[in-house]
Formats: sequence, C-alpha cells, structure tokens
Amino acid sequence: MERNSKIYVAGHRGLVGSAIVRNLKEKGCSNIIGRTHEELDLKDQKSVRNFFREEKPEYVFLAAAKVGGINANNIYPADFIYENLEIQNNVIKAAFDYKVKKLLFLGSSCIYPKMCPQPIKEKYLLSGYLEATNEAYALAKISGLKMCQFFKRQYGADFISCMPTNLYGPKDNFDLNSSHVMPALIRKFHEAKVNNKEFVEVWGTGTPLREFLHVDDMADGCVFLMGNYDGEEHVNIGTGKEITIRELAETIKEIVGFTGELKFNKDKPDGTPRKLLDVSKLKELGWTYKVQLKDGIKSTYHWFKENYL
Ligand code: GFB
Repeated sequence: MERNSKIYVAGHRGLVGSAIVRNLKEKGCSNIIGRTHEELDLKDQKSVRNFFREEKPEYVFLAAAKVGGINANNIYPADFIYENLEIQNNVIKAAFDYKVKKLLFLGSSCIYPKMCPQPIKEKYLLSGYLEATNEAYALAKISGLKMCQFFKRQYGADFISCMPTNLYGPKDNFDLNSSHVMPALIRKFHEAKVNNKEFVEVWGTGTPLREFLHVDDMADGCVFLMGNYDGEEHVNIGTGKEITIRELAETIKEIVGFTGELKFNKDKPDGTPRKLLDVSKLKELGWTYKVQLKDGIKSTYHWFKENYL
C-alpha cells in the first residue's frame, strides 16, 4: 500500500473506521475515500456494486458493521446477523469483482467459543459452543472471516481478517442501551458525579474478565496487517491483558472522581466469563499495542466531556 493508493475505509466515521482514517493520514496517505450511511447504504447490493465500479478502490478496510454491547446483541439477534451478513457479503463480493488489490475484514473476539482455553489462540475458532448473548453477531463475523479465507483459497484474492478484543476510545457509542461497557460506565460515573448520585449501577456480577484495546492501537494494528500479512488464517488483535468488570468500574470511578457506591444489577447478563486473546501471532509479525488502559480511559473521558456533552 503506497501513500497515493486509493483506500476505501467502510465505516469511516465510526469508532474504528475514524481511527483508521486518522492513522492512514498520519502515515501520509492522501487518497482515502469514505461514504456516510446517507451516501451509500452498504446493505444495498446494487449501490455497493455501483460504488466499487465507479471508484475502483485499491485497498479496503471493512470496518462498517452493525455493532453493540451485550444488551443490544441480546435483544436484536435477527438484526445483528442479517444486517452484518448483508454488509459484508456486498462489500467482499464487490471488492472481488472489481479487483480490489487487498481487503481487511474486521471481526470480533466474540467469535470464539464461550468456554475455550485462555488466552484464546486463532486455532480455537469453532471448537465449541458460542456465548448465547452474541451468537448472532459472532456467526456473522465467523462467516465473514471464512468468506475471506475461501476467496483467497479458491481465487487467490488477497483478503485477510483480524479479530479484535473489546475496543474503546474517541467517537465511541455512549448510548446506555446499545453501548459497550467502557463508554457506558464512563458516562454513568460522569452523570452520577455531576448529579451527586449515591450510586452507579453496574450490570451483572462484576466478575467477568475483559480485555480492552484502545482504538488508536486497533487502527495501527489494522494498517500494519494490511502492509505485512497475507495469510489465510485470521489474526487476533489485543493487549493480552484482562481486568474484571468490578476492577474496571473502580478504575473509571477513580478517574472520573465519583465518590458514591457501585451497585451490581444481577438481573443483567454477565455474558462470556472471559475472552482473553492470545496475541503472540501478531507479536511475532512485529506489532504490539502501546496505549495503557488507564491512559486510554483518561483520554476517552476527556473526549467524552469535550464532544459528547
Ligand atoms: O461490553 P459489553 O456490553 O459486551 O459487556 P461483551 C461487557 C461486560 O460488562 C458484561 C458488563 O459482563 C456486562 O454485563 N457491564 C457492566 C456492562 N455494566 C455495563 C453497562 O452499563 N453496559 C454494558 N454494555 N455492559 C460484546 C458482544 O460482549 O463484546 C459484541 O456482545 C462484541 O458482539 C463486543 O463482540 C466486543 O464484551 O459482553
């Protein structure tokens, strides 16, 4: 990928897509294209094919998806499986038909079995039952990574996939019903502080473990893979470190400066107990993360106060 290569970032205004655009621009890339929902509905096959025929991008980062936290995934499984399959089928097939040089498909660590050995290696995929709360999204993402693998195997298409751990950072979704835990707790603790509330509700038991990667690291890892990897197997992207939801809540509470209590609502699902990624494959390729969790939470909280309120 050269600085003047024509690069399409699908989902260029989202949490990951916007970070990829920032990273590419920092690296001097000058020919980056994106389309908003209004400009291009990726669920509409005809529009997607027209776009690829007219624009003929050379490289594609497929960061567009219907995403959400445990609550949204649990409530809307039909939407999560159908819309994500539509988006990825349309983009991957159009990329193939219009001879895109290379495509990177972005998945998620929820593709792995609920109870598989930790840390999770890429080869554990499909070795057991999925976590029920995000089975729909996981099946869509598994299909996408397998589709890239099979287009490479059958046609020699340079389509690769990466599977990130839980991501957070600027431009995240802070809506309390559809968001992931990190932005939800940042917002809850902030609003509890400014409104002098006595407690903040944390969903579940607080015992699940999660790994968190800042989206700027995710973007850097994606650009690194686009330039340095062409294998069939997907690649995990993460930090290799995990924290309990309780520890996360206490860390965010301290950073925000809330002095009240935590209340755990056990009526909300815990989801998968752990999903720590084995990141040795990416490390051996020559990439590791940089943003430490506390620094990332502080900068995300700053972004939230500057941009969301
Ligand atoms: O981040 P999260 O929504 O998704 O939840 P998953 C992580 C853990 O945080 C769960 C707990 O155990 C939640 O119960 N949690 C505590 C909260 N308080 C809150 C809160 O206020 N909001 C939220 N959202 N969680 C997602 C998958 O699973 O991981 C997606 O559903 C995707 O498909 C994503 O794969 C990366 O980490 O459980």
